[in-house]
Amino acid sequence: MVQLNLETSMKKLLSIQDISCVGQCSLTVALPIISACGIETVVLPSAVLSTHTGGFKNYTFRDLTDDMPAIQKSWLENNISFDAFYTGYVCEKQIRPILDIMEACAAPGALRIVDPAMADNGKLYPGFGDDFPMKMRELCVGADFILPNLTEAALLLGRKPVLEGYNQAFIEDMLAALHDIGAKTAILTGVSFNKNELGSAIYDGKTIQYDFNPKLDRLSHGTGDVYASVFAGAILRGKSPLDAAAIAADIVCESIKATADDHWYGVSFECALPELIRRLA
Ligand code: PXL
Repeated sequence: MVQLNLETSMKKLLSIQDISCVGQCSLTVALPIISACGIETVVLPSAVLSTHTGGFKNYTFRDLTDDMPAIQKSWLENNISFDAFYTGYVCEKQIRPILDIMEACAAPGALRIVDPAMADNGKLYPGFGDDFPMKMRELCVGADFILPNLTEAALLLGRKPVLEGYNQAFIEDMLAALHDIGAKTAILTGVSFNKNELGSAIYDGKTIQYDFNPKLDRLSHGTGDVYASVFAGAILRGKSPLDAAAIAADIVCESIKATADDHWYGVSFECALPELIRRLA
């Protein structure tokens, strides 16, 4: 049997993003994946939706922003703090309360991992206004890691998304600009310089590193959330950013391959959890 080898006391991460009841995204991905990494995973649902917004009709949306200050107060009164924060899909008015929680409830040296989940394939998700990316920048300032895809990176920088036909100089200029926002390390996902490979580019202000996998011929919902969750779990288990990115990409690929052809709204990451546990054992 594979067992997680947790040499030190278990780390505690707080993930702040929505619960889409159906959709295999955001918290319903982060909670099982980061827990499987051997990290205590605390969740703060920023909203509850009946489904995600990427293709279902008539989704419900219950905004939970107003609960955030009282939750923060309760945690402070109970001396609760976190070794890491991981934020995903959030809306504009949640950014200030989230920054407050990250300041108030941080254990010494706590990490901030920000996935600016707001766009893909050149477009903002439904419901976000054109000025939202500039608000999302505020969460990225001071983050230890930001994990935008190509579309999110362009929008964070006030640029037009370019999804193909770019070269290495273009990607490296984008990484430098992302780092200049004030994030310590930028991980740009969805990078491809040829038709066979897809990967990520990592820049910590000094070195640029790349990780590539064979390109799979399928676009899937929720892969960014699987990637960011595995990355967060692997970083907290002491992996380097490059190793964490490589494990995250491998788990995304395995999740996509395990997904039935007619399963359109998410990926079957559940099938990849045993491999994730093996990779971190
Ligand atoms: O996977 C990102 C995501 C998270 N949460 C909600 C979404 C999406 C993407 O569409 O709609 C509600």
